[in-house]
Amino acid sequence: MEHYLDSVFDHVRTLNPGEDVFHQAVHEVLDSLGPVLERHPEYREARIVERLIEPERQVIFRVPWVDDAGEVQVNRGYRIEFNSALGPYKGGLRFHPSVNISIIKFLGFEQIFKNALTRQGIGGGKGGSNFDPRGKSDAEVMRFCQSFMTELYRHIGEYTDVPAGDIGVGGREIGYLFGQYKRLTNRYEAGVLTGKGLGWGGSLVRTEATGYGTVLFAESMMATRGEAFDGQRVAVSGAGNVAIYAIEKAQQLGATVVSFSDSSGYVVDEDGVDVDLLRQVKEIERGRVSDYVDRKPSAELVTDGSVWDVPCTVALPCATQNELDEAAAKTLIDNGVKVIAEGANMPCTPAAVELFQEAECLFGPGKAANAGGVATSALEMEQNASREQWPFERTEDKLTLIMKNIHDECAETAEEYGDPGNYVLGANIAGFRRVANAMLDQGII
Ligand code: NDP
Ligand code: 2IT
Repeated sequence: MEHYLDSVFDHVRTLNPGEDVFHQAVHEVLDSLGPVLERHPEYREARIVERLIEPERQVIFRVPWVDDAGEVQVNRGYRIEFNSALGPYKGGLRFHPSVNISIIKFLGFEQIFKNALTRQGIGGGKGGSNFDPRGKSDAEVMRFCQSFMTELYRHIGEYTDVPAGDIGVGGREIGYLFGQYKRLTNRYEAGVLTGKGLGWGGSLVRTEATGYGTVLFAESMMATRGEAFDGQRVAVSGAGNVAIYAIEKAQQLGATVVSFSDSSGYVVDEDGVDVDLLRQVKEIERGRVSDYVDRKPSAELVTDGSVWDVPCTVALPCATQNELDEAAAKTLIDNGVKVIAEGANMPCTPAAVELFQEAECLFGPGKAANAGGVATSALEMEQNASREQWPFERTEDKLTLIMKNIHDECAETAEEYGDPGNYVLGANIAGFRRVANAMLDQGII
């Protein structure tokens, strides 16, 4: 990295001590920006990068609630309103015991560029809590969500900040959060949250969008080499919202998906994953991946090693950050992987990404490859604003076009900056430019 960007990065580290994944996400973007700053001295003069790395607002709050045994529990809530140059802050809420300020800031920072790539007029934000929904009753989840919203409601709004789901936050949680927002404000402000139920303001395709979009992005990358999903052997990690619909779309396109995972281990199913069974086990029963193996004779549960030990030609990491490291990348390459698309946010470590690029794999970074989720959230906002509900096909067609445009813009930008096929560079520069230009126009704020 050139000296100026190095010094900005040092500043980020000094100002945000111990926030490792936030540092990692910032470094990954700054690493791409040298050439664009050289071409645009006005960005540097206006201190765009220094302003971008500082969230516009950070809200941290106490979330007290009472569990089913009558015991008082206390969690910590976060909402990081990172950048609103392009529109209201937009991004998910994560409920997971690992959540801390560093994770929420990394996710919020990524979201700025991802949302810019969609071209839909949405800024970047993220929130969540260290609350662990696993093993909690519906009533406990409801009481937690109500307490969380009792603070969050004063910071969000259709034109201010629009949360959605992420790890541990799906349709059930969005329902409880929306109910409490409506009660506190006495407003049916449908556009304040996305991922809503289909009967009360939700959009068709939002549930499927992130996984579908990731596969569509990979499909566009493969088309540049005259390849397609048909006949590919695909390994997927995770067994949540993103993983399930990535599996479904890859199989619709003719691939065989042979794996998925959760934090208890990974499953290999050489006959191809039965996505309806997986959905039944994970979405409806809220079970573990072992429940799938119990009902599918061709499937095997592995509780040591890594899901990336499974040989494949296409790898779709759809679980969590830094789940695919250098050793896993090496194994995948040795086993013949050709395409990697990040369904999760920052699942591949920097060393893994470097190896994939050296091996000339097609590598789609999360901020481009998983943008279909937030893009469909913006379509949900559009439907809420016009009080319409579009049919599945119309919404899916829009998602398909958005993913194709994101792919093409990343590819063209990489080429413009002299590194064809480098989707990391393309995504970072294309996203950055759109935000930087808006910030320039809007003055020093
Ligand atoms: P879900 O909560 O539906 O599923 C998460 C899956 O990942 C589960 O199988 C979970 O296993 C596994 N997982 C989570 N944390 C860990 C961990 N620390 N170690 C091992 N496994 C883990 O979340 P989503 O599918 O919505 O999100 C998955 C990824 O996709 C995240 O990175 C998220 O930020 C990203 N993403 C999500 C979007 C969305 O629209 N939902 C949009 C764009 C990106 P277990 O149940 O055992 O914890
Ligand atoms: O990481 C992400 O893009 C999401 N979790 C989806 C955010 C959204 O607002 O739909």
